[in-house]
Amino acid sequence: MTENVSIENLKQKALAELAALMTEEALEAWRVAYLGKKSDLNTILRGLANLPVEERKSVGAGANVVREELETALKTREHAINEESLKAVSGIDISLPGRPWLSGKLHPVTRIVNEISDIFSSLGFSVIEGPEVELDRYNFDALNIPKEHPARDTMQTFWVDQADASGDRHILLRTHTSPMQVRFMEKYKEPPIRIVVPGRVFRYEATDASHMPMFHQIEGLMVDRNVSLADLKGTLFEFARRFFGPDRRVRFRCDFFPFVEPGVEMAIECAVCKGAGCRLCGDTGWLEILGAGMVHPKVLEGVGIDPQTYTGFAFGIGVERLPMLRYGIDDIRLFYANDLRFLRQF
Ligand code: 2U9
Repeated sequence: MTENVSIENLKQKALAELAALMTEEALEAWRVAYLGKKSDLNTILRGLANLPVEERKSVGAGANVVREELETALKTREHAINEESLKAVSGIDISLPGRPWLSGKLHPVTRIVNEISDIFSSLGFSVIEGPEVELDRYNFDALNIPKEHPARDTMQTFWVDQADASGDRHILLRTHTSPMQVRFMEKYKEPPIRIVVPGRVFRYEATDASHMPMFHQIEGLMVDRNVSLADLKGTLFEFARRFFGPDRRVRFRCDFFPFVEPGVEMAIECAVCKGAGCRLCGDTGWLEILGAGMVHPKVLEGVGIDPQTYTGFAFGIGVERLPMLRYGIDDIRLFYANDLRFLRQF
């Protein structure tokens, strides 16, 4: 009983001293004093053999419990002193909760561009990019849109240079990605050619829910012997099947673009009304998703490819329209307002 009381006293004294210690050296001295070979606790434990059996059990158990308590208290104090000294030296409080690591992700339009590029790349098309600042020769003339052609009015242009002596300007922000296809044909000449060109394009237009002065296109071109409208349809059907799913019906209708002949427009069945007609599809049951056609012989001739030997098809997709249709977004401006509440949803 006396031994137990003195062990308890010993513990209280040791803990009180420990709480005031501030250095590693002081901790070591404390350890030697209270837990070392010559400590009172150790003396008690070593003297157990001389005690009567009943006392030996209770004193032994009590002393061991206290030893464990002192060892644990020592570790805790050691940890606290380390933290304190780190804070004092570095000014960093490592006990504060960590800051969450914000990881970025791709913009929804970039993700769609990548998704479309992947589909065409798996169909054998190479993905290439071109300059955003272009010459009117590549943006218009080479695409069968000469000066004064009315199609130039449908692609209001941001001109970059000053007018020359005859009042003409030649450097512009590309209004479509087609100039890169012209550059590619001009450089490589020898079909087969299978490329898609994604990128930003610019038009001098008022902004509204479906127009921005900058948007994205992905255009494709295939030129080889015996390429026909059937190849165009097969390729674009497969694209629509993979992008929109196998159940959506696809429709082709005639359209006009100066750089193709014949020209077509492709639409998919409206997902909301399944073709019955609703607000989204303007009661038609169809949503137009791209324009396409057989490359105009004049365009091939212009880059030195013989249109008697080779034919080709081309298509153009306005990229923003696709995520708008897929996610039900009704205003193109949301993509470019830099509002993270909107962007984080994708
Ligand atoms: C070359 C020859 C022909 C690309 C084509 C379209 C039809 C088309 C629009 C889709 C929505 C533009 O972004 S949009 O407003 N594009 O309808 N684009 S055929 O034809 C080419 C391209 C390059 C050398």
